[in-house]
Amino acid sequence: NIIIGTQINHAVGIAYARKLKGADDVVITFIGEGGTSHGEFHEGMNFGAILGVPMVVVVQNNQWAVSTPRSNTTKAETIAQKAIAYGMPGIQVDGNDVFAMYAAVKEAAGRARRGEGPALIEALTYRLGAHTTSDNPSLYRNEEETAEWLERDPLKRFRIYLEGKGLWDAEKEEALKQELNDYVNAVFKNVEAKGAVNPEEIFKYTYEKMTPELEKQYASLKAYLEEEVK
Ligand SMILES: Cc1ncc(C[n+]2csc(CCOP(=O)(O)OP(=O)(O)O)c2C)c(N)n1
Repeated sequence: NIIIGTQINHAVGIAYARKLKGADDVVITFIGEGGTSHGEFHEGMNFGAILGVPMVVVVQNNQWAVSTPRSNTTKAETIAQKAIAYGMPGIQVDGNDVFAMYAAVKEAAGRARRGEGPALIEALTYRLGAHTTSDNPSLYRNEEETAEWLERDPLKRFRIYLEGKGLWDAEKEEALKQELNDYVNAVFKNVEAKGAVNPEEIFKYTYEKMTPELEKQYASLKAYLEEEVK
């Protein structure tokens, strides 16, 4: 969710609705460690625990919130311990270990399905790349640390595990890469063949009818684009 923190409240709402309908569903939602310092996180966690909703909150603790390190976003020793204050279980897991994450999510989802309420899972990991294309991590962090975490890349670790079991090899890796490349290229071709998108589409679908403010913005964009064409 682009507005950090609100996804917890959305998840609580959806999970509560499913619970009222007697469905056997579990809602799982994801947030960064920086996001756990937002007010909405607190409200959602508190509300979810009180309502006992079937929800699992996975905090991807990648140790950076854009350029803000984990140590500057909270004084809590772990993110998992925040769960105690909400009255729900919390566990810190090696987020780069596929099996550890699978076990933790399975247990939390099972609890939620049995009507035992929400849980928090802190997945300890590291943001290897930049936050966005306009971000340059070398300006604010030591890239030697990044190199260390690269060795713990979960894709790498899982591949080594599968190779050790004789379930994966270079040939299969190459075939999968080719298959995925072909898929992405086909999607691109398909989208490009549909032609340019009308800029009106950006404004049309948030409300049934554009608000006066949106109409003003749309008119301004249209005038700008017409000017550009000239
Ligand atoms: C309410 C709100 N404030 C600020 C932002 C701008 N913003 C986008 S990503 C980000 C950092 C998020 O860090 P974290 O929660 O640790 O998640 P990560 O992106 O590292 O997964 C910020 C501040 C936003 N999207 N929403």
